[in-house]
Amino acid sequence: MVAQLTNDERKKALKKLAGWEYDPERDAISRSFKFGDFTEAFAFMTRVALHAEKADHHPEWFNVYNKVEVTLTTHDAGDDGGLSQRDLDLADLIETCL
Ligand code: HBI
Repeated sequence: MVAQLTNDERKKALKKLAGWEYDPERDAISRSFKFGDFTEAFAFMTRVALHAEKADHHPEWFNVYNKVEVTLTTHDAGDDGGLSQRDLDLADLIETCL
């Protein structure tokens, strides 16, 4: 089991994660990215995938052509999944992949 972030921890962290939105129903954060074309979007996803695999923490994502929607939550957090430090770390890594 991974520790779920408290409300205070989440609010503090989200202030530093520009563009990321909180979904209270899922206790997840998400952000949409738009690229020039599919190749750029997929290259971004490839960079993220390599980081995610190394960290053993993986995004949920949806891609259509030049758009990528990323959702981060931790399946092993809380009773039913929720936001953890692992999601914040992955969000930081994703920002370095832009
Ligand atoms: N990715 N988002 C997310 N949440 C998890 O709990 C998770 C993961 N990737 C791998 C992983 N857990 C492993 O620790 C095992 O549960 C397979």
